[in-house]
Amino acid sequence: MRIPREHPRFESLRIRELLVKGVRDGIVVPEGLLAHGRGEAFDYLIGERTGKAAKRAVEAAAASLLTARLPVLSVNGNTAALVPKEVAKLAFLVPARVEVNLFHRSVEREKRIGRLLKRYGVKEVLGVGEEASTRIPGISSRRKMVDPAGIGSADVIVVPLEDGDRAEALAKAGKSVIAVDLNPLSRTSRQASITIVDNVVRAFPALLKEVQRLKKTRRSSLERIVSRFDNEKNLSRGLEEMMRYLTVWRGKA
Ligand code: PTJ
Repeated sequence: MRIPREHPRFESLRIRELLVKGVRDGIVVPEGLLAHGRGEAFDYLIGERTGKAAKRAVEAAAASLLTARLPVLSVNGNTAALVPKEVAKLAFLVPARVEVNLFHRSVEREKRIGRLLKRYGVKEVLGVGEEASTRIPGISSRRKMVDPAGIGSADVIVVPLEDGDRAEALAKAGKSVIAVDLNPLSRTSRQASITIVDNVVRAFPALLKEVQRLKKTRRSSLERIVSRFDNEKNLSRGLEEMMRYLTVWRGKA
């Protein structure tokens, strides 16, 4: 479907079309459309923009990635369909490894996502098929199998559109989890070390910019940014922003 640029809901419709195309191309699972619907509802509640709390989380996430020993970007179907270019750029800039890790696992889809990411410039895509040979304890879904060269040995992992199960298990395994989730109340958001409550289509470009800005910053300053960040407090601030936004709407109604 061609969406006219002047349509008031252009961006929202563009994202939907990307996901529908992703389903047709075997990148996104139908469940990914449902997950997106849930995300969209929360996006409305935050005014479809990156708020102050999200910006603070983006700064901490960039600092965490830049001080990591082995940072990994975990990619699922929705992320691959929505921000493949940004995944490639971020992986190059940090630099970070890229691993496909799917909830609804199939080797065919892993390969398709791998090929897509490579077309956008990712040099190596981990976690495809037999490469995911290490098990993370405490995960019941098929997401438990990870690549020993990627998530298996990573200390910092970016997990967009996550299920709470894995975020918790990764945290228990001593890894620092950076979540991107529009739902500030989700288990993932609560379990992560740093949660960016924002749409992945805004969060990834923002993260890229922040990594660029902080790239030359002294390590000690970056470590201070990470250690001062309090995820629980930041989630509360985000919820307050959301409530203030809704109060303005109540005034207009
Ligand atoms: O590709 P797969 O097999 O790994 O499957 C991916 C999905 C997303 C289907 C799977 O991980 C899943 O079912 O996720 P959940 O449990 O529905 O959680 C998705 C979370 O992401 C929800 O909290 C949504 O609010 C949030 N979300 C959805 N779309 C976006 C989002 N967060 C940020 N940006 C979005 N565009």
